[in-house]
Amino acid sequence: MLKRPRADDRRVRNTLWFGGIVVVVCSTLGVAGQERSRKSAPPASLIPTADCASLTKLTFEGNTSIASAAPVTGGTLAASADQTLTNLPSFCRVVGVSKPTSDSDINFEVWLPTLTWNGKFLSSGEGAYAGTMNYTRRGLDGGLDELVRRGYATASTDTGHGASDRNWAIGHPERVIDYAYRSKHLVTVAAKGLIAAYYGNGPSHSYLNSCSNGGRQALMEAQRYPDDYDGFVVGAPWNFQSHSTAGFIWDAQVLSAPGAAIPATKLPAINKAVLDACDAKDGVTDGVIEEPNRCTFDPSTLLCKAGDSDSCLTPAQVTALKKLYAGPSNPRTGESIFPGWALGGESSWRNLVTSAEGPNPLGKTYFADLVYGNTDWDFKTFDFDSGMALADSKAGALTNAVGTDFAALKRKGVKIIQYHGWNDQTLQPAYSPAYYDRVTKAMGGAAQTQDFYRLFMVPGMTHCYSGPGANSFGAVGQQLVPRDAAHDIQTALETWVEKGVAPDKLIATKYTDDLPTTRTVKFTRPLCPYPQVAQYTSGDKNDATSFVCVKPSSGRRRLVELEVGSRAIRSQKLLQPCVFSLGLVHCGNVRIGVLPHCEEVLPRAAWYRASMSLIRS
Ligand SMILES: [Ca+2]
Repeated sequence: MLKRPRADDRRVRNTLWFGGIVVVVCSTLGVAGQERSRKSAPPASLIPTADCASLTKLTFEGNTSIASAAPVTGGTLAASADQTLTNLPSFCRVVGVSKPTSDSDINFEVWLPTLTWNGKFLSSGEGAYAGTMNYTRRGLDGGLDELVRRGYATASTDTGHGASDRNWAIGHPERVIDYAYRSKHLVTVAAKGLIAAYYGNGPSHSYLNSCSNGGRQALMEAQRYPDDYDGFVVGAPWNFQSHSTAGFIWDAQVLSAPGAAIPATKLPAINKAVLDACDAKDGVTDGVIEEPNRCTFDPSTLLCKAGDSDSCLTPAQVTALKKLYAGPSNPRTGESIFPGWALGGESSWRNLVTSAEGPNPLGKTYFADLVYGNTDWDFKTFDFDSGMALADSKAGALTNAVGTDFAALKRKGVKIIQYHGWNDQTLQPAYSPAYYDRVTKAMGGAAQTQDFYRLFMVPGMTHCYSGPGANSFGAVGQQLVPRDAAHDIQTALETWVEKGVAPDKLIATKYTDDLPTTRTVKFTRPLCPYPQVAQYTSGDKNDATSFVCVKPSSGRRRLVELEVGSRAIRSQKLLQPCVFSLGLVHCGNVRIGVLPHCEEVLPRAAWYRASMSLIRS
């Protein structure tokens, strides 16, 4: 009797192969069998050829062994004390450990779909200082549960230490290396080996899609191990750890200065003032600033005029706010160490302003543990000149992934899609375009970069997900979206890698709230490949089709004329270089008007006061 293959691994053991025809000697349908009965039979190459339990015999690079391998059936898995995963397909759950050094203890899991494999490996990533498996995002995107539901073979690692181990780094230089880059590589090697052993052939393609520290892991893999993956989704990468964390120390020093602490109760007023200054300038008043790096807002406008209140700032707070936006700089040279926080995201700064009581745990751990090896280290003593040199040489050399030469990767056909929310309150978002600019320069220009590496800035999205902007597009922690190349960044990456079709834009979705159960779409917006930005054209402002991706004209400096109503006004003298961007005219730091409705925005005299050259798009 010829039957389709079963899901149950016990029965897969009984599978015999005759000239490519699968013969199974049993009849009882299990849960996965029911899964299978609803679909046509997968190609033989996607069906296990080995017993799940037999994978325990395997060993891999880095003194890697397999502790257990067992089928998970029935759709449910109690992955940890507080994480019971449901609605799972049947899969082979492999638990392994790598001990590349005597002090290493890298735990990992690899999940292999039994009869629903799509032929690909998609690794999750691990946020912050890791320490736990990325089992689930609780109904949202990017956990092992959702990845295996989608048919991928997938993997996660604690990167070599447990989250409860507060002293994993001090006195453990090898564990720092495991966290920095070694664990992800070793798990990747093991996962690909397990896939090959289980299915009889390796993955057709391997991908890594993650955010934050996971974004750092992706760029680290791309730079240190270019053979590991075919494509990366790099979210809000923490790839310049030594400088990003210096920013956290900067914030703590700034806000702990006498009188400088900014109460969270003042954040709404700050955010409102910023939005009043810049929200509408992108053509849509929606609480989101399309280009925060072009927003000109002076915190001094919030200075209290008659007594302190939540609607204004004291002089010391104004000074502090300016420094938060500016980011850390070297006190000796004045050189910027890292960007500050972007304009428009202040509503999400509740944790950030608690830096007045000391740096956030990410910054404290980095400098106290990884740089100084001293849990009593006092952030107030940090010197942004000599301290940075030590941070870069000691910890940064391991944890940073800021290389700019991707030539070998590009030759292999590997693609990278990076994204970063402009309202990011955890990792300073302006670093993503700054880094991308550096890569672009090193790779010989925009065309030579965009053919393998694209960056999509996400207006109004906070760290990795959430925020008032359109914030779901298939990345970790986001609400689930349609799995097509337009809406899902992972599918877009695969389409680029496997079919050669690059993403000219992505459509991000904002649901009415950020809960996983909410499926009501509030609005959609295009995300544009940097340096392009979305510009409203006409029609429904809640519909992505009402926007187009345009290239800002920054740097184009030309003398032209602007028609105000029917009257052409010509400047007599160019006092400042002016640029046209997004329907706005910028002269120096002055944002002057909106085309083609400038009459409605500013009285004519304002144009003359600006002594500007008049510009037509
Ligand atoms: Ca806006």
